[in-house]
Amino acid sequence: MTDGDATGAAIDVFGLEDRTFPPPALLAAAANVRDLSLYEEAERDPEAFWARQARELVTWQRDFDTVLEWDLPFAKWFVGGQLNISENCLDRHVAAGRGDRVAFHWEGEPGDTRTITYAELLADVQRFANVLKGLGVEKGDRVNIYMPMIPELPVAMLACARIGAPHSVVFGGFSAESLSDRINDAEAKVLVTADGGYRRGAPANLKGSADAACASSPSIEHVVVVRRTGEAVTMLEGRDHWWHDLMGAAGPTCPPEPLDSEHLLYLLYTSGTTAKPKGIMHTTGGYLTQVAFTHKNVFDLHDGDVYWCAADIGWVTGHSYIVYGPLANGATSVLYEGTPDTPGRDRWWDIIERYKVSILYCAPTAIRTFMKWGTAEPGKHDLSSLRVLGSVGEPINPEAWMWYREHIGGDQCPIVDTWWQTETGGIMISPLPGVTTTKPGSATFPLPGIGAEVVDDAGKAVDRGSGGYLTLTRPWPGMLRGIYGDPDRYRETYWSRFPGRYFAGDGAKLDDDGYLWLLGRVDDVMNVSGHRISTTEVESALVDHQEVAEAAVVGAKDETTGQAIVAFVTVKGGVATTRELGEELRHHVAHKIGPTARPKTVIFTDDLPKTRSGKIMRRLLRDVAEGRDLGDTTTLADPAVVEEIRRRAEAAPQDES
Ligand code: 7RM
Repeated sequence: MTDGDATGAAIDVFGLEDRTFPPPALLAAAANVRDLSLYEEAERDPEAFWARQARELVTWQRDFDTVLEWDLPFAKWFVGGQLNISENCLDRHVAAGRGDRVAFHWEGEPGDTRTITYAELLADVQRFANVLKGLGVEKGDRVNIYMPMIPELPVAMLACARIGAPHSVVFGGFSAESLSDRINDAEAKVLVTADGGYRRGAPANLKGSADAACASSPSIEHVVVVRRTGEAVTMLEGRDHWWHDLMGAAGPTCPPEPLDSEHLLYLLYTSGTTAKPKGIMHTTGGYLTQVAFTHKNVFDLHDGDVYWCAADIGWVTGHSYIVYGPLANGATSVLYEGTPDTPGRDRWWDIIERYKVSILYCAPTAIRTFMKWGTAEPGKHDLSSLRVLGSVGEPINPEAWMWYREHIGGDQCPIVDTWWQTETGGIMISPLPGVTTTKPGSATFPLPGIGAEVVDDAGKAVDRGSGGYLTLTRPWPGMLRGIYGDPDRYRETYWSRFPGRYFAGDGAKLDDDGYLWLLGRVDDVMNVSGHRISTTEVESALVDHQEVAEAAVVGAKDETTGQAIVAFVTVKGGVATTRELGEELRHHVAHKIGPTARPKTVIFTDDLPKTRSGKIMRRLLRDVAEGRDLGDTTTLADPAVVEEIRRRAEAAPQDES
């Protein structure tokens, strides 16, 4: 710890990690970014840097006149420019003779597969664009999409982009009520859905939820339904239409609509801390520039790569790094419908072996799950095609980082730990695999063109070796343009805490070498006897223990210390969860990072409450730890988990030492 007593530092920090990994020589020699000149160019003149990227990576129907109009907190990028994103993702690749290149190797959970080339994707997108037009969708009209991970999902998104109809994709796992709230906020005219999708070996119904949502969403005039599972569904005469019927009758060509750079591309809702979800707005030219730039350089994309982002398209990671970034760059991707343990716990490794995946992008929660399942599963497959590994969604603990590197990357692949948010649109802080020496658990540095700084409570940049709040110091092309229908909430949420800066809501520390370490949401920071301790560092110390697979810690009210640390711990397969192990873990944390960070209670659980994108919901764990009724659980992936944890918590021993 940097200071021995409660000094009022924004966040106290510990230094746990000193291993470093330089880029592999072979990869570095051929990498898209091989030296630091890109950082220097961007630092000299960020706007000129982004303008160059915009002109090199994006095809404009009309060139832009002004790079940036910045009226804090409202940004306009590439003003005067016109473009169409679906043309950038499809037509230009086909026109360049790459129509036969595979856009998606799609694999359904039951094992059915489809190979979709760029030419085929373009044909489907044009037809579906005509379908939407036929249903009365005009430029500017919102379209809701509620689908499983099937090829028709990117087709629907790109068709919307083609005609300038902003889409709002809602996770297939969300309830009818969540869907209805989002439809109503966007006042969408059309809903695109499916009868269902496959999860854990069985068809999961979607149309039933879509029907329930529509019952309280009067703006919906038409519902288009993809037949995926073949389960019986009710089709409402006049409102509901089968995808295949409409596609069969639709015209084959639909020219891409020229759209202003600032035309609304999509809304994506984040739940945040309050109940009413925020419709995050992303527009066209700046967003595409940033996702294309980051996808190409962070993953070091080359011809011949097979790229797999294992996120769901319903999450921003899927929007930016399954659909728009990879397609803009003409990449070949894997798209997988289902869960990682169906039919076996080696499903991902089987997919990587069969498609010779060279770039894998996934979440720490997945990696920790695989750690729990053991090394034998990846060991059954040839993973030697992999060359770059990515992580996103949460801080990745050094232990999980090392496991990913050794057991998935065969000690050969650089890991890019990418920090960003729905609001940022694209990756902001990340290594570049050909130039950055990485440290396990650090997202390293802001990318070229991005300004990030850790500040204290007063908004002053912290010194190396200290912790505080992560802020962004200048506008960036993919930034959110606001919260749909609520400019005041936009200003208040992101731009009021530190004047002139974007407040990300995350804690971070700057180490002695200037590396950034993300420490989790500041709402989750614990206060133990005046020490402000991040959840991430205590969790990393727990996961550092041999027998631990995953851990979540929260601060629960405590009469003596203000808050006491309660640890929820999942052990690796086959480990016995004894009282002695609990004791040992408490000592392990105290030994690794100091006695103030020692958990008061250790509760063993088989699982942790997570969102559908895999983020641990510490708010619910705090409710459990403080014996409260559960708050809003609508975004929870598996509601049964908290009840189980509650039972365990009631039985757990309390330690006073
Ligand atoms: C892409 C995404 C955003 C929040 C963000 C952080 C956390 C994401 C990392 C991370 C540490 C990372 N969008 N987060 N990536 N924390 N290291 N590499 O996740 O809007 O769903 O979430 O996720 O707290 O603020 S998101």
